Amino acid sequence: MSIYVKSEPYQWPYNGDLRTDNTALVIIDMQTDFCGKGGYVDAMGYDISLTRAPIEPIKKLLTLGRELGITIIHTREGHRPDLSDLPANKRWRSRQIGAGIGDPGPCGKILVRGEEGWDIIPELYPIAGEPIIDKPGKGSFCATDLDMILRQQGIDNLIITGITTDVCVSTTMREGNDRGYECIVVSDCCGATDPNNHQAALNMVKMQGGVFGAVADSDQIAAALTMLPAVK
Ligand code: C5J
Repeated sequence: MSIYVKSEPYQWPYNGDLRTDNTALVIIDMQTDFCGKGGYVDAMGYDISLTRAPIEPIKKLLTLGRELGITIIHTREGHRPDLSDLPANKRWRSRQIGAGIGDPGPCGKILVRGEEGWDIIPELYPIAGEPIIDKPGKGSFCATDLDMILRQQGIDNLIITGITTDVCVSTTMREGNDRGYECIVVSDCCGATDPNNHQAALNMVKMQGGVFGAVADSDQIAAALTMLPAVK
């Protein structure tokens, strides 16, 4: 039986092959540094209510995904404590806006692995068995074992959520799409530091018949997922 999400610009997945064992929920960078007080985004002067907005909708899909037993993947952007994987230009740019990566802040060294601000927020914290992908860049496939993990699990479909829509979410969706994964981004489960960029990043997905995949909201995703039998 084919199951689709009511999404734009096409019903997703393209082939109707939505199953609990071939679909992963990917939650990108829901870290204090991106949505918590005193973190990186806050230090840059952006409004963290925009990056906190997806917390509750993600929690809803996370709970459903756990009940169904689908693969759940969490990612964290961050660098080694010795900063050996931090490109000099990335550090330089962050310092231009007053939030130098690797520099001390209220939540510890900004975007450094092991620091308080770098970790995933308690509301969405992974449970045992849910892989966490630690990535030095914006895309979740670059310099990580994400592709290896997904292929070993037989995953074809990626339900993509997290922050920020225009940076790490968008980059991951593009990388996943280029690797042949069938991707959907969940509009209310993402957020950006600028609402116009959030909307633009979603619009870009829908060009050319769905150039990177499709877009739906969390209710539309949940409606399709609840038609699936739970994994034993
Ligand atoms: C950014 C991210 N925006 N997680 N990172 O620098 O999107």
